[in-house]
Amino acid sequence: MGLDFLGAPYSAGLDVASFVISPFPYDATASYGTGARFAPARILEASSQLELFDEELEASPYNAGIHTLEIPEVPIEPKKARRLAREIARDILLGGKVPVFLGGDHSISIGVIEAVTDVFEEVTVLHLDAHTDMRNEYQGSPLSHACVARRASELCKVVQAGIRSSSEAEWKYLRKVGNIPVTASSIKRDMGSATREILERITNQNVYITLDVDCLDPSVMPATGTPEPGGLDWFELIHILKQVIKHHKVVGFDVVELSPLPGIHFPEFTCARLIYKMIGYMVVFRGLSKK
Ligand SMILES: [Mn+2]
Repeated sequence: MGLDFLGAPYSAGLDVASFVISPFPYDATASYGTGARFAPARILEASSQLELFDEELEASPYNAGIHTLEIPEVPIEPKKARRLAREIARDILLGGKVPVFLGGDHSISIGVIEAVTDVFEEVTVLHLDAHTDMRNEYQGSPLSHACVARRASELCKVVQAGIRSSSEAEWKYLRKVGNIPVTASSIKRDMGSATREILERITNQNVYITLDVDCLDPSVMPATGTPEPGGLDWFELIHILKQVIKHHKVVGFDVVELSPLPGIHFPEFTCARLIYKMIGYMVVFRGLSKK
């Protein structure tokens, strides 16, 4: 039996849906804490506890149509997994719908971003993360979760925010190409001006958001493989997302790197709420409704 975002009574058929939730249970490239492959099912289960009404937006975003795909069997081999993600994302985008990928570790975003740049010419990837993920390769693999932003930067413009951990080589590279991230500390110091900087640096019409849940502070999001202190709080993150979605055309997004913790269920609920918030902003600011 499949699991639907928000639960079966509130899910839409694929033909009429504006959003397609794509669970992608894969963590073969995670390096430290693993278990992200269990995240999609846990997020979908938690989503049945969400209120359908969003009090901030005074709307019930599910009315725009949210369809959830069956949880796929993902091959372990990184190239095959990437190809599968790319195919699924491409089909959704070519159908004129918004893909919402549930990771899985961050490597799943590579195939999705490839699909986005296959379908759209002018794309900026907004990468929200504690880590720069700009390594050319990691543990011998160019498809590691630690290389996601580097692979994306070979395809399109990448704007990074929430960053507070990087290797010297990655930072030197970012300095050289003139793409120093909007750090977590700059967001903490002045959220308004950091948000404006993010908006100004997104120069393309179409935006894809890849969101590693470790951009949030570990006090808000403890269930992740490589937690870093000093992260964003809930309102900082949704402020940035709201402004980006309001001012740019977000064509898809993913939420990755949740590793569920036994006995603690608020992190998966937080992910479900975050996803529904982002959907809500897109529904309201883009005027999306069922096809
Ligand atoms: Mn990270």
